[in-house]
Amino acid sequence: MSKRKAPQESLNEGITDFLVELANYERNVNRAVHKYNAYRKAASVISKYPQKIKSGTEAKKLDGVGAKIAEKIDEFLQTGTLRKLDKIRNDDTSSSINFLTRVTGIGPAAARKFFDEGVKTLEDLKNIEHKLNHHQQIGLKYFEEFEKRIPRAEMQTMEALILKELDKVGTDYIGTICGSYRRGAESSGDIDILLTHPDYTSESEKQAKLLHDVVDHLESVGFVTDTLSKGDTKFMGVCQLQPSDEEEEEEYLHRRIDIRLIPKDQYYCGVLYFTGSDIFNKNMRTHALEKGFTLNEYTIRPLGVTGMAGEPLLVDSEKDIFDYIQWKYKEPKERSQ
Ligand code: DCT
Ligand code: MG
Repeated sequence: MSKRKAPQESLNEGITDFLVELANYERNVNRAVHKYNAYRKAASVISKYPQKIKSGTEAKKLDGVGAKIAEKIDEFLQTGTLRKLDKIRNDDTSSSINFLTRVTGIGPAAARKFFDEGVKTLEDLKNIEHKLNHHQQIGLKYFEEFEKRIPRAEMQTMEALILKELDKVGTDYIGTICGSYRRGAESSGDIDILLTHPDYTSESEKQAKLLHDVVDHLESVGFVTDTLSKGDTKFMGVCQLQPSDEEEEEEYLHRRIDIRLIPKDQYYCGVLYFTGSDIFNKNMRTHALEKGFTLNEYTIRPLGVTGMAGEPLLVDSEKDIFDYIQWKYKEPKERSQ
């Protein structure tokens, strides 16, 4: 999961930018996930609005914009700023904690803990490097590089390399680069790869080797450079492209990469979930519930009259999932919300 979302480009950029900033503040500093979600949802619906918003009342007609957000929009439109945001930006605690959470491996709780110990800046973190866990140390090492988003052209080069190397490990593997890349984004925060293999289903034994073989191979060709964590089904790490001969001047940056191994029968629920966006997933889950199904990253199951979930339904494509809940199929490009 990437930490920095692409800025929302829309007619209402000023509004969506301040909503995203408030969202991050609620998540990182107050650990208020519901408020975070509410601001993100409002930002998302406003970014899709085809007109320049002229008042809070106008915005309030949109699903996901309530009275409090409408009030803030009015203040922003009338004064050009938001007192709440000015206060947050000038507050030492908020700005320090917000900053610390930009390091991968430092979540809101760890950021608060470090702050309470007097750690506020990158310099401070470097001074207490021995107190950081391995994940956080790597986050610190590549801090500047991980802040930069990955251009689509570089994502395409990495996709080609990964699929080519995957085929060398075993021709039966199926791999999909999900996340914002699959939705057609011009840039991505990280690389989210899902893998499956016909030998591996939710009924079969765990097959960690299927994942480890791929990771070991990507390491051996010099693509994977660091490991943040490595489990039986999920690898989190760092990768870097080597420049080709024509590009000898160019140095690629280190990028965050997550690789997940998913049982074949759960693969398409996984692909759907990890393609996102997170807002699209929430909306789709809500729609599924209305139709009497519960949907998550593993399965879709019918809900009985008592509200108990039944056995997982057979899924052989993403479209199967849309069909079950009687939703028109949406291409990944159409799944930003
Ligand atoms: N996801 C989700 N809910 C979350 C986090 C993630 O449904 N709270 C899903 C949807 C997207 C996918 O996981 C990958 O997550 P990210 O990498 O954070 O999102 P992204 O859309 O790929 O954006 P980015 O370009 O910033 O990586
Ligand atoms: Mg991503």
